[in-house]
Amino acid sequence: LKQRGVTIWLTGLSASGKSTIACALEQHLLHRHKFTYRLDGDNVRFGLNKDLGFDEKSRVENIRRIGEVSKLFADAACVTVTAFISPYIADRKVARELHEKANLGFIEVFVDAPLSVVEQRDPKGLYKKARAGEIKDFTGVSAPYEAPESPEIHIRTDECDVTGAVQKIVEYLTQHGYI
Ligand code: GGZ
Repeated sequence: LKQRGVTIWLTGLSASGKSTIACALEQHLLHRHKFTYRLDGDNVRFGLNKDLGFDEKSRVENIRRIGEVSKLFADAACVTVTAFISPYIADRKVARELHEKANLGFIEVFVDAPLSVVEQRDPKGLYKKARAGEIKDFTGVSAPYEAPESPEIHIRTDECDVTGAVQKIVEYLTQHGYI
């Protein structure tokens, strides 16, 4: 396998488009016969991390474990795509350093949409519930989101469609020799 291991770390608010982009990117890479795996809430929060909630301590632990797991996948020469809010700069930095120490690629992708836009989308009605106080510690409403200061890739999902987002990431991967 000639492929270099790399983690593509998507970060952004709930309903910003992380999962949609991660799925489309995974499909694109699979069609090109790349060794790819996607980590998201569905296969991590219901399994490995089912003991964790959404208070600050749990989120730190959630991201710590995902950082370690994604590093293992990258070490196996996988193009790993993670899709978690990962609200804290410090935790994303820990995940980055884990990769960089092991000489593995780490690409931070800010999946950026203004709160007003994601709140308008509200596909699962979670923002509405958070505003009503039915969900506590909800990111963007009653819990913080620390936007990346210098992500490798910045995608405005209110201005760019899924295909455009995938294209942007694929271009980066190609230019840097990951695929
Ligand atoms: C944020 C929450 C919360 C709270 C449940 N805050 O849009 P979704 O529904 O499908 O994705 C969100 C997901 C966030 O989990 P992460 O593991 O990505 O979060 S973190 O990285 O911060 O640990 C949302 C749902 O879980 N959800 N409660 N209080 N999102």
